[in-house]
Amino acid sequence: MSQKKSPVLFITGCLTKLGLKLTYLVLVACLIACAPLMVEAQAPRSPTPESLKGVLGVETVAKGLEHPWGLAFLPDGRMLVTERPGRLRVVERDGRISEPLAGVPRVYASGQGGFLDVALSPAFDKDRLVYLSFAESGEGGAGTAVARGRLAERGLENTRVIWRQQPKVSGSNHWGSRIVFRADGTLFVTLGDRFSYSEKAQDLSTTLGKIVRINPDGSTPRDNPFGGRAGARPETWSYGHRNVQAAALHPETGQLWTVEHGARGGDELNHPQAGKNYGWPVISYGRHYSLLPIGEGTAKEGMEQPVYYWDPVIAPSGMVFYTGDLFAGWKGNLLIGSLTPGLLVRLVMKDGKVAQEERYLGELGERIRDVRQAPDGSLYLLTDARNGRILRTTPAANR
Ligand SMILES: [Ca+2]
Repeated sequence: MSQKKSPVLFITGCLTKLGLKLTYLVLVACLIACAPLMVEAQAPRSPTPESLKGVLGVETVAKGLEHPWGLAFLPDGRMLVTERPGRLRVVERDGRISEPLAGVPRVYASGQGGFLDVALSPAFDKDRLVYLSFAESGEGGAGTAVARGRLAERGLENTRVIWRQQPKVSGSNHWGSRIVFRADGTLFVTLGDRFSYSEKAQDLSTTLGKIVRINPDGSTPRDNPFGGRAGARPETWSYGHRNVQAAALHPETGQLWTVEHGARGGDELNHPQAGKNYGWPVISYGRHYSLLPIGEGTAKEGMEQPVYYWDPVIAPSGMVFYTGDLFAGWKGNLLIGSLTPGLLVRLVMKDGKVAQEERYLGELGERIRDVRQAPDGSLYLLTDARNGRILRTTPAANR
């Protein structure tokens, strides 16, 4: 049944809407004006350099992958690649793509969720174990999980889930997740705050917004920082993270380095250390998408500053420390994928700080999801698209 509004009601309604809008704008203006009163820190900010042309040569190794997310090189030079909707494939060196492998876990393919990273056991030559991170549904909603299985001719065998984020919650965003093995055989799993649960990043009784460190069978190492603390999850390594989709070990120190997605203007480079708090959502550079300030400003006692931050953001996913010889002078540099605007970002590191940033491949207009160093020292990239590709980059021939 439809009702005709009287002109008086209509005008009153319009004025109320206008009033609410004005109130919101005044509120935003006040908060922006008050922002300088908050505690401010001065972490180094990216100078947002232009993308350089002609530095890299690019060729397509494979195409037709649906939202490829993670890539791992097998010892024979072939690749394992995850596709976010829930498939794991072998890609031959010449780019031929296998049928989806059998024996993989069932994923929750929604929003940013599905298959995420893939990593080989450090003892892969002997145990043939493959580790996968993925979004898993279950009681309460969904959460990030890690499974492992033995790679055989047609797929994975004896696959089982070894670790689950707690608790499962509703929503399809902010799952993390990269898997990185440490030299001691334990593995780091980087996670997200599950988007609508950002305050849980500070709650040690959950593994939302954390980086965890687990044994290869999913159990908890005895020397984790919160092992003995009542009410804290013992697998937590560091906390206060928003959404960490890039992680790598420093080739010399063995230390974990990560890049995480911030809100508008708050992407961060960190080297997460045992037991430390990386601030989200209490402190952050950048602002909420609504332009409102986040939490309490950019600094607080007991919370770590990022090594470097990006404003505007790069939407980081996938990173490596370069250890090869093919790119002369790049040893020890960080290479990071950017989904938006879509780049390969290079950070020259000196004494644990960023000395210089360069950007490449902006002209491709591709979302870069993962970056891996190939055995020959070239860099392999995954493009995040329905018809996603594996790109191989080398130094440009004319340089
Ligand atoms: Ca932070």
